[in-house]
Amino acid sequence: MSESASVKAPAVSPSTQAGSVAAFMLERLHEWGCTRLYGYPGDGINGFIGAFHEVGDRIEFTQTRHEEIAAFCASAHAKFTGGFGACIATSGPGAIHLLNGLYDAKLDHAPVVAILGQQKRMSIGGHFQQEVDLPVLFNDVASEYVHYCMEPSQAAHLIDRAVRIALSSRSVTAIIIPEDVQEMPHEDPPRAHGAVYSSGDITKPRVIPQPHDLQRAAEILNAGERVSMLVGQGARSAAEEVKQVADILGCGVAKALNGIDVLPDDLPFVTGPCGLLGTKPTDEMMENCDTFLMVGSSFPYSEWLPKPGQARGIEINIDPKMIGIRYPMEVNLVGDAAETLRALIPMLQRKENRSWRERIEHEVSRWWEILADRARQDAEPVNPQLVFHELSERLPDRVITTADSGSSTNWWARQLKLREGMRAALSGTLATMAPALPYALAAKFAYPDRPVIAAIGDGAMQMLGINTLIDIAQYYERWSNRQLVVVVLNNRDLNQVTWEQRVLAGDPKTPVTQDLPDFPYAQYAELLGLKGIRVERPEQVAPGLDDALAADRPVVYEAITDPEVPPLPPHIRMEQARSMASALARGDEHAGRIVKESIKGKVQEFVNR
Ligand SMILES: Cc1ncc(C[n+]2csc(CCOP(=O)(O)OP(=O)(O)O)c2C)c(N)n1
Ligand SMILES: [Mg+2]
Repeated sequence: MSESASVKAPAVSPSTQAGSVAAFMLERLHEWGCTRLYGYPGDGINGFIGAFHEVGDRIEFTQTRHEEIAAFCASAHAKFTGGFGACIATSGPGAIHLLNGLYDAKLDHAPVVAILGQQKRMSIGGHFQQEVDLPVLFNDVASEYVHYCMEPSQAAHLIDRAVRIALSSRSVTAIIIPEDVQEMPHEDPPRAHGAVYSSGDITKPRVIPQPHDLQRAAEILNAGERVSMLVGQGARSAAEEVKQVADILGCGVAKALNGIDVLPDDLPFVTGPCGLLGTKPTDEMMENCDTFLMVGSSFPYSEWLPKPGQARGIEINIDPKMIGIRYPMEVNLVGDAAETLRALIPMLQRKENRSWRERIEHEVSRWWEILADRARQDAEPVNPQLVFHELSERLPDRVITTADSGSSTNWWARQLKLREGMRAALSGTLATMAPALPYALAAKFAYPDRPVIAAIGDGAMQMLGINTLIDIAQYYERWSNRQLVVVVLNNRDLNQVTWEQRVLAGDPKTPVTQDLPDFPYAQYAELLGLKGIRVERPEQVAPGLDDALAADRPVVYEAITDPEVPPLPPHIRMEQARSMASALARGDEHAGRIVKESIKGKVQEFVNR
């Protein structure tokens, strides 16, 4: 249940005092700790719009340029705060626009409550304007709970259940309220057969495996000689325990993307991200371990984990529905990460032979050198790795950083050396384009005193980013710290997919699907009253970042980067190398430069070992 215990439990009386159903619902959400609803109006939520007159000082309506932005903001709010996010949209098109952001929340297990308008009760089923069958449409994204409010006396239990279920199952829930019901006076449930009385409270249980199961796990971990660990977002509140276990077991710790901020990267045994966007030390640890401990993660790319049969596996996951599906584990421990590790620690024996750990630490320090070398290699005009390498050296304390889906995500995940107290988030499982700026916006609203840095490609910028800049321009004066830097990689290409085509499918770049129109991102920021910085040469990268971080307002830092620098996995597998060779042989227009750039990157891994 993530950190849901931190959600303020409301001291609700049987009847929250408020006039209309809409006002009552908003008040009730506020009593659950919600102070902001991201959304966009429409006549399907007229009752709610009116109710903000009444309760707007306690729960704020934050208008975004697009409902999808609102849903991404709600998802990010949940991810950053450990509570639940909330969004609101009108019937039909507004509700439809929410969907992608809500799926992002669902797939990453971020609790979000969506409030949806609907036509008046008398028109439902009449093919009325904007009538969409919302329970059916939301049945998947809000599979844990989606319900209509047809009677004022349902309002309390619908809100309480939507919040409680979202928090306890870490999921998306939705309530659909016809417009006429929103405007009706709220009523308490009658003292009659069929009435539902609700309470707005929840406590977080302690979930710890049975002692004999912990013992089975400890025996395997004690028997192993080369243990690897992978942590995900479920280990967020267990950082100290993870460090302790890693020390006892003499192992390294890799991080799934959703858990990339669980441990700082300046610890010598943290091998960094795992998988297609991962690092070489992680890959080597996974390839050579004999025991595998996975904590709070549902990392999906099993080909980047140890080979089945290679390692004895143990998993710790709070959710029995999610456990044991990524690797053939020998012991699946259902439990809270911190509690379970704490119970396990006294049963573990310290590995006296530290050679495995030393080997990992050597690989890690070597990897940071490789990354620095890769960043300094020439490119036309700017090497995208240089941008993130220089940014890494300048990350402000307590920064919150967000990423999109694209080649920039590779550099963001690999090059940024996160320190203690920093936060980072992206759309890990849906891996959708366009959340980076909405996430940054929500981070600023949740923590107005913290610096925020978003990393995004030009494709995602054109998709939803430039719209979200309008929101940022509208709201930034409210934030006590106005540092918000949007790093845009302008490579005129949907580069990640271009490379996936080359490396995974063996096809050359298809310009008609991959090329992007140019757009003056930095200039556009200036038009909005923000600061714009355009970086066209390598020597401008570092001073540009210094200017961006010193600005008194949000900044778009636009770097003209080279699309031919390969965001290749750290360890090119044979089949990927074969695919790339086939792509080049089949006439990729950039073949010559690609070979040059790829070889430059790979060579660095083997020299000075
Ligand atoms: C909504 C959505 N559409 C399409 C994709 C597939 N996709 C993943 S990355 C990517 C390219 C992103 O291009 P850009 O934002 O320019 O970043 P780059 O890879 O060039 O750095 C695409 C099309 C996706 N993940 N999400
Ligand atoms: Mg691009």
